[in-house]
Amino acid sequence: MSLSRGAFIVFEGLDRTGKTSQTRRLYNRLTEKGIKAKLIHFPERSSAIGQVINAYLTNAQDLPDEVIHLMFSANRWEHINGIRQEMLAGTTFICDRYAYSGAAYSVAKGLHFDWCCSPDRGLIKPDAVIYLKASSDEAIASRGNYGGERYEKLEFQRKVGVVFDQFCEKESSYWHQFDACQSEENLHAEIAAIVDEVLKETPSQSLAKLT
Ligand code: 2DT
Repeated sequence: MSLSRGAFIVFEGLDRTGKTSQTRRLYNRLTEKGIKAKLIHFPERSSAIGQVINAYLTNAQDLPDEVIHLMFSANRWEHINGIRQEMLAGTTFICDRYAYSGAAYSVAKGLHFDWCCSPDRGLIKPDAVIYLKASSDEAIASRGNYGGERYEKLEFQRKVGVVFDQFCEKESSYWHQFDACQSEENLHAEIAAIVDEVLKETPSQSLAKLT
């Protein structure tokens, strides 16, 4: 009997929409149910490429927009074979940000959408994208000031949000939008219900690639 593959569940959304807490909650829920799961987060800052990305995000280093875009993509490529192997051996991955963040943040700076998507083509296509969207900027702002990293400014975040919305509309077969302003508990329950459905389907489906 062949082993069922794990799922690839991606969380996307603007800063401070609760992605990190929700990915943890989902991870805890799956592991409590005996499902083999791993949490990952892009950018993965520990590799050599990840350290350059970290220096850029913390304003310690400047790079042309195109260069940092390609580094973010390279950071996914350097981890994808390991992820694929583990998925095929049955591990479900919960991934905090992925290629959609890559495109959204770079398009918000003015880079061309197709150019931005191109380096990520061939990466694993998620089984589901959990899109956390704030129904009001104010609710998110009330969670406290943005931090000091490069992109944490409201006007820029709004531009990024427009690109996420476009993905959500265009890729509606596997994007699921949730109101990030509801209680953490409710949000978790809504996400868990969708993920349960996704996990029923994935073992029988082969891995697809981003196109
Ligand atoms: P975190 O706060 O989640 O660590 O993200 N970003 C992320 C990009 O511009 N391109 C990408 O490909 C990815 C994955 C989003 C740090 C910032 O990096 C941005 C916020």
